[in-house]
Amino acid sequence: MSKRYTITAALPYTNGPIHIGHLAGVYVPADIYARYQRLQGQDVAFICGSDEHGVPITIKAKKEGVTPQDIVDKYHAIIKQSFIDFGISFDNYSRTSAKIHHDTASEFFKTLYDKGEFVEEITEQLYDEEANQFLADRFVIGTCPKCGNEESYGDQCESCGTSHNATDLINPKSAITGKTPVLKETKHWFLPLDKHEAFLKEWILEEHKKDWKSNVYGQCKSWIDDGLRPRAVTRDLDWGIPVPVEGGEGKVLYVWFDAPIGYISATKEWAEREGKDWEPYWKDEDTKLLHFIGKDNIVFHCIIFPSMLKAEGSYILPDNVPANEFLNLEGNKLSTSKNWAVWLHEYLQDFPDKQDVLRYALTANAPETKDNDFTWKDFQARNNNELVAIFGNFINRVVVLTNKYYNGVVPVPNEFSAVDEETLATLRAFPAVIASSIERYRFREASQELMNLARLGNKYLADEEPWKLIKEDEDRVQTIMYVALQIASALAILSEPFLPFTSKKLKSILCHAELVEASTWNSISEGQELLPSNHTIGKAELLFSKIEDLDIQAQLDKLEASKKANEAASKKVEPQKDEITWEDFSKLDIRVGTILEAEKMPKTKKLLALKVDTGIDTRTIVSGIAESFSPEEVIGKKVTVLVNLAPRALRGVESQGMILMTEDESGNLVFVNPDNHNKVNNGLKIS
Ligand code: B3M
Ligand code: ZN
Repeated sequence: MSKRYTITAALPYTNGPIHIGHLAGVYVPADIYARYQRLQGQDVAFICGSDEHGVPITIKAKKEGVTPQDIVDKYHAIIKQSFIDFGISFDNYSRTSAKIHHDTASEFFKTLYDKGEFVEEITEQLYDEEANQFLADRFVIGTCPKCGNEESYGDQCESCGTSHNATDLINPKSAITGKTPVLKETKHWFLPLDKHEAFLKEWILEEHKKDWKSNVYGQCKSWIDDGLRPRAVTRDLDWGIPVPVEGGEGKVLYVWFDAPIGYISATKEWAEREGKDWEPYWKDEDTKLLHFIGKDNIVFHCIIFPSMLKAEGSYILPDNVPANEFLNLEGNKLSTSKNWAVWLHEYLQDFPDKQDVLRYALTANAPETKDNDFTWKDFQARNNNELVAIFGNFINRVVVLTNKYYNGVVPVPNEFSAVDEETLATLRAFPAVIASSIERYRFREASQELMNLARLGNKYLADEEPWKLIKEDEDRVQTIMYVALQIASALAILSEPFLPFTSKKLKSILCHAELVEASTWNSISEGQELLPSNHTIGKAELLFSKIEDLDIQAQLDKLEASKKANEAASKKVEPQKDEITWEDFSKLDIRVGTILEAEKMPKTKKLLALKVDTGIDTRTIVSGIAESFSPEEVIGKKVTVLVNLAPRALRGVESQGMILMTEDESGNLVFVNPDNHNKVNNGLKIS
């Protein structure tokens, strides 16, 4: 009997495209798991969709002068396409602006309301008097009461991960106007988490002590130990799902109330389309419900959403919430606003057809138990040293030799040697090993086991050397190639969850489609013949290709450019000086000149004494540029000179004018416009 799985992946916010951090933390592991369960013949609903409510979306819309709907439409399309491009095999990718979701979330709220599961309270909330609106969540920025981060959001501090109320922030400021908000009374509905504390303690701290990941369990425990308090589930906002009860006018459901219900509405939408019943996927005790998320979503999926489900009463609770830690990029935190990211749509422009390489590199280095770093060098090494040199190389050898020796027909084996028997036995053990890692959510380990299978094949060929034996022992070569072809075939099957594009290509090279029966996970462990003698395979095609240093350098350069742009943006620019009149300006006599001689001034660090041809005369100018330029460097340079500045004695030398300087983006001194000056004669006026 097949088992039912409802597998959800966090709904991405539609206020920007998605990057490698999303893929590594949530979508690739979830996809590996869903594909694996389908291969086991299980009944899987793999569910996701766009999270289209919440304050960041309205802020972005305000900034760009468009409507929130414009923003979510734009990013929903981009994100959905990225998932398709990377082979994330959702059964449904929905969105929370869909009618079915508004209806489902409204109904859910009403049910809890009717059951008296909410506490209604008038509290003081932050209000921006200039913008005339309440400031929920990310509309407020201030100092985190826990860690002191001065840029904490109203709902969550990105520095220490604490989630709090906007009124908890020290020194709060409106993200809309920058003004200090005032407190104003407003009515909201609260989910009394304290009421669910006993149940949460029992369910998480006792029942899931052993099977939940320690990072997840630890976060839950610290939340519960801190004492749970009622959480507001409505907001004074105009973007979201209207509060469907009396007194709810002008208010919407809190985004974290409606978003997880999005999993349910997306399942309903899928079931409707497929002519299925959605309810068993959410209400049958035999269904295994799993939430794949990043660590910042743990409290919502382990404490708040389960409390909502429990309060509603007819739903099952998650069996596991295998949350990942964060992925960093080249030593720094991934950041959308700082453009410190590898965007999926951009990756595909630079590496078309290398979706599996990224999937593999991210899985092999996934942030499963601690934060991890993605580096382009590691990405290159995973490709060149593993996918190309081991996996690809093995397959290529097998396919090329089969075509060369047997015209592509799988040979009939002769008697198996001890090595053959041992190799086939090792092969038969792989499905269980990989399965066990996947079922324990250890995807890194699983991906390495898959690579070990390719290693097994590679070593077998290297040890048996069919290319040497072909002249003296044709019978033996038949057996060797037969065994190698079985390994190649197993790789085609077992790689599917990890490398779906490669698996498909490999199956087509091996003409697997004709062998449906044998193409299952379990057929390998059962020792079935995967590629029978006399089956004809296709021609060799490269599965992977080498990634050159130049390609990697281009990516590093891109990041370097982001870093520079950030530094430039964060640099303080001096405010404009007081306005001057045209007459004021015309008093300045600025001309083009050439430095004829230069000499370091004795006993000073900064000063150079220059002889400058100003076109009118040759004069001495003392300039404070010695720390940036050597005398030799500046001789012959065209410069811009203020010639009518009152002379001034500097260390006993009279300076008769000033050379105009500025700074480049790295803060180095540079001459004003020196390049253009080379085309101009000395003495020409600058006006
Ligand atoms: N939209 C948060 C995030 O992307 C969020 C997840 C919702 S899952 C119900 O971090
Ligand atoms: Zn903090």
